[in-house]
Amino acid sequence: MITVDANPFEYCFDPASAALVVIDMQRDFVEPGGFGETLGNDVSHLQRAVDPTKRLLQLFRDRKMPVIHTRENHLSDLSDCPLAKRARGNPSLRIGDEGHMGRILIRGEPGAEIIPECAPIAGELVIDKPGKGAFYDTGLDDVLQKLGTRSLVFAGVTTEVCVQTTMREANDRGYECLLIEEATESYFPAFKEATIEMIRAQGGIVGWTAPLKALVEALSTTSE
Ligand code: C5J
Repeated sequence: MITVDANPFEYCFDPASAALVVIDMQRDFVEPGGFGETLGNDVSHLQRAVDPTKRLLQLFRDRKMPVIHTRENHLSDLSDCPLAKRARGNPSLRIGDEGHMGRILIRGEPGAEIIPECAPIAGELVIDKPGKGAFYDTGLDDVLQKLGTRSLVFAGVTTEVCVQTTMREANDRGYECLLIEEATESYFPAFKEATIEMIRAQGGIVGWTAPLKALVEALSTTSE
């Protein structure tokens, strides 16, 4: 077992039954000109998570530990996009409309792809999800059961939306969840801080959080 100096207390896991889940590091959320920006957000906040997520990916890849990426997207006919989601708010462009990087959040369009810095490599699983949570209407739970996964390390965007939703879904399904603090960001820094506190409040009601350094140090006790 590996012990990470985490909050609210130590996070213990067996690397043989752990996986990294990188949530929605997609061009439409992270890059200027994407969907996130058309919703009025300052995407520079999300870019702070890119380098730490790259380092976290390398940590898992060096140890041949499973890596799973998620992408929030929809079928081109929008049959998996509820009207309540598409119609929400008053954006200049909606899901499925033609944007600066192809049709917004449509599977296969350039904007829906993962940013090159965090792109999946051969052998890594990519889960396409129509909702905020990565367990809703996907085969993620089955995949994790087949891998024998018990512990999930999380990164990605945005902290309070798709990351938090997926962590709550995972927690309800019995997975032990650790969020790496620098490898997640929100368009709203205060929401990121609040989410980190919510996750680890009440004795880790959703899971644990830790700085990347704590995981690096813990894993340095194992061979690559
Ligand atoms: C959002 C996400 N913010 N990946 N998606 O709608 O958090």
